[in-house]
Order: sequence, then structure tokens, then C-alpha cells
Amino acid sequence: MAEKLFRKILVANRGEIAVRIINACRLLNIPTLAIYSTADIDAVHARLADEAVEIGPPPPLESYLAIDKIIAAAKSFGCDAVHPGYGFLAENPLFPEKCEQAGLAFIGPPADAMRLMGNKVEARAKMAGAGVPIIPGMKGAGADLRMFENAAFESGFPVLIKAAAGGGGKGMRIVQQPGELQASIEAAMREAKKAFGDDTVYLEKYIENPRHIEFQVLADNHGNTIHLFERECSIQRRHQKIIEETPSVALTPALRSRMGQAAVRSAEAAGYRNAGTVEFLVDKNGGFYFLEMNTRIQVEHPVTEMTTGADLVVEQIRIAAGKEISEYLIDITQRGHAIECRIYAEDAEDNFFPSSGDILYYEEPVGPGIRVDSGVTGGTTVGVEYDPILAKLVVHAPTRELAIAKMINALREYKILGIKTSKKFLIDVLSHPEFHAGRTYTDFIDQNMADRKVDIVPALEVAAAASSLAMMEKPKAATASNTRASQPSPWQTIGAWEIGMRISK
Ligand code: MV4
Repeated sequence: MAEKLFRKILVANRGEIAVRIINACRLLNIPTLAIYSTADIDAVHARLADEAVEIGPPPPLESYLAIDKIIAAAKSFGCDAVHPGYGFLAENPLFPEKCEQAGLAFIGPPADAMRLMGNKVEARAKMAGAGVPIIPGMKGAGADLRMFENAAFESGFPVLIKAAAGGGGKGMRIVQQPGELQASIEAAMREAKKAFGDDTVYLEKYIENPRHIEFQVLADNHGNTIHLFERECSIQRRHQKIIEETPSVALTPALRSRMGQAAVRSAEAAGYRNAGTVEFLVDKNGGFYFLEMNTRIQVEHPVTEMTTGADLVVEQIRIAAGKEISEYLIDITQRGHAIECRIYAEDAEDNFFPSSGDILYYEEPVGPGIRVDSGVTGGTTVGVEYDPILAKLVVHAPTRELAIAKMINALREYKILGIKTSKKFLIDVLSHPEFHAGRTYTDFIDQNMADRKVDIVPALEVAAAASSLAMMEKPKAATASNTRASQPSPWQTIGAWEIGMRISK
């Protein structure tokens, strides 16, 4: 057995990413400590870890965001490393700093690289200095109206006012004409102050309806920085990604290579270590621009793993332990096509309202090239305290068309009863001719899904579905009349039963 990279790792997260990290630790023979809030006593991640400790009440500030409590737990349970996952503390530079002070390895980037990338104005300047293309606009933060006006006339309208501390779309304002500039700056400053406690804003040219394409990078402490190709993440709703895939239909081999090299230069210029993601906007002419860098493992990392064979969480742990990037990753190539769908606990038919309740029946799809990263199971209570992501369904196939078909089938086979999920909405996106044509731009959902019609399910069908569910639980012996070939799949109507649940409430 290989030497242990760490004595014990505290997993400072919950849900599917905590489960993903625990599984990586198992591959490396490293024991894990889960933390859980009182809302998560029965959660999958807490059950799966070797040890678990209650960290506080449901509000994140008192549990999953409570740095001092988490570090105290790590010390008292004999951990020597902490993995932050994504969200929560993953991009707060105080966390790696306090871990270091406590003698704990932080499985992520250095605090300085995190801080640099957290400030979008400084990140832009650093990238420009490293020869990475940035969106035309202001070189520094805006000081007076004149600076904004000059930058706006130089890049041409429309322009976009952004918060330096922003990201995720908060505090952004599109400005169509010079006359609107001052009011928009003031509005953006107020919004930024309220959201981030920092009213620094700046101006960029507005790139109309771009693609969002990001590159996965890995950097170790031995001078190695590599990229693991792109992920196309343009299918978003209100800055929440819904479907991600790789490779992107928009990249030629030449463009992919140029963007990959730019991503590596970005990471090197930032003094980056561990796993990170460099986000680009790609315009209609194939022009690409640095947008921001995400200094964490990302939700959508599995599509990269499916097409390259890499285990990114294993690499994160190796790098944090001072090892070099694994040798099998040198000269890595992509094979086939991978798609990820995020399964959210929400009701797409009711304005994506979060759905909560108990999962009454749960069954994951299986088969070659199908992967489910899940944080729930049958009996799990889904609350409204945290991010509504339940699981990620990921497929790998030789071509994009086959991957889409495999994903639609897998979504149909994925049985989650008792709460509303985004499954049906995802099937509709994947079935859309514009998605098949690869016209996946950031306005896809608004353009193609806005007036989506949903079948109204007649009561009779609901009853039929409920009775087929009862049948499923007690299967009859196969006869000529009830073999699979001669019977409709009960799950085709179980979809109706799920909607029936809502009607009957
Ligand atoms: C932009 C842009 C167009 N032009 N910047 C949205 C989130 C934030 N991180 C940056 N965002 C954008 N910045 C310029 N100069 C369009 C967006 C944008 C977007 C970007 C990526 C994915 C989805 C998006 C949806 C709307 C707007």
C-alpha cells in the first residue's frame, strides 16, 4: 500500500461534493471527518465519512461557514488537512490563512492567488500584463465619471458596469447610451456596496450573447502547470449553470490550443497552485477574453474527468501534499463527449421555486458511461436551508449526439419521487433543436425555454401511474401479458404521478 498523503482530512462541505471528496479520500486510503449542521444529521455525507461531527445549527454562518469551529474540529479529531469543496468557504482567503496558522494543509490554492482573483479589477490588470486577452475597457477601478466616459467611447456602446468584488452577475448594469452612464454607475455602486461591502465598480465593453467557455487547470509546487481542456457552460439560468459539456462545439483545435495556453499563462501569472478554472467569454467571431478565475474545484469538474480519465480531486489532494501532478496526466488527450446535468430540487413549472420534503423513492440510472454524483438517497429530507443541488448526472459517449441521447434516457431512468426536480426541464432543453444544433449561447434559456408548454396531466393518468407504482413494489410473475415488451414502462407515467403529487397537495 502506498504511503498516506495525509493522516485524516476534514471535509468542510455537505451534499454531493462532500460525498465526492470522501470517495477520493477512500481511493487514497485517507480517513475522513465529515462536519454536519443539525439539519444534516441523517445526510449522506455525514454517514459516509469515517467520522462525523455536528458543527452547529442550520444557518451556514453558524456551521458550514464557521471557520473557527471547523478548524477546532479538525484539530481535536487529529486531521492534518481540510478540503473546502465549492461554495461555503472555498473562496474565502481567510480560510487557507487560518488553516495554515493552525498547522492544517488547505486543499486548494494559496490565499494570495484567491485574493487576487477575488478582485476582478486586479485580476484583469494581472492577466493583461501576462498577455492574456481581456475584454476591452477600463485598466483600473473607476474614480470619476470622466474615466468611465473615456473608456466607454473607446470601446463603444453598449458597455457593462461591473463590481470589482463581483462575479456571478451581481451588481452588473448594461449601458446602451452615454446619457445613461452616470445613473447606471451610481446604481451599480449602491448594489455592489450592499452585496459585497465594497462599491468599487469598473467598465467593460458589453459582449453580446457570448458563450461561456472555461478551462480546467492544475498547478503543482514543482513548476508544473497544465490545462485539461475546456467545458462549455453557456446553458445557464440567472447565472446558475444547468448543463455543461465538453468538448465545446465552438472551438477548433487551433482555438482550443490558444485558449489552453492562455489559461496556463493565467494560472502562472497568478502564482496559482492546485485545481482552478479560467473562465472565458467567446464572441461570435471566435474572439476570446479572460472573464474570471474560479479558485476551487467546480461543480462541473466531472465532464473533464469523463473525457480525460483524470481524477481531479485526487490530484488536488496530491498537490496539497507536495506531490507532482500525476504522470499519467502529462500529454493528456480528450476522448468522446461528456455532458453533465444538474439535478435541482426545484419546480420548473412554478418559476423554479425551491422544492422541499422527503425523498419517498430514489433510484439512480446505471449503465456504461453513466455517472451520478449525488448527495441524497431514499429517505433524505430536502430542506430549503442550502443550495438546492441534489445530484449531478454525467454521461460519456463517443459523440455529442450519442451523449445527448444517453443523457435523455438516463434522466428518464432517474427516479426521484416526493419532491419536485428539474429533470423534465432538462429533458426539454436536451431535446430542443437549437441545443442539438450546438447553438448554445448564454441567452439559450431566455430565447428557447421562456414559453415552454408543460403537459397538463389528466387525473386518470395520475391514478394509473400511482397504481403502476404499487405494482412495481410487488412484481407479478412474468406472463405473456405483463412481460416488459408488452407493457408500457410504468415510469413514463410516474412522471405524471409526480405532477399529480403537486395537484393533490
Ligand atoms: C459579461 C458579459 C458580456 N460582456 N461581460 C455574467 C456573470 C459574470 N461573472 C460575468 N457575466 C457576464 N459578463 C461583458 N463584458 C456577459 C455576462 C453574462 C454571462 C456570462 C457567462 C455566462 C452566462 C452569462 C449570462 C449573462 C451575462
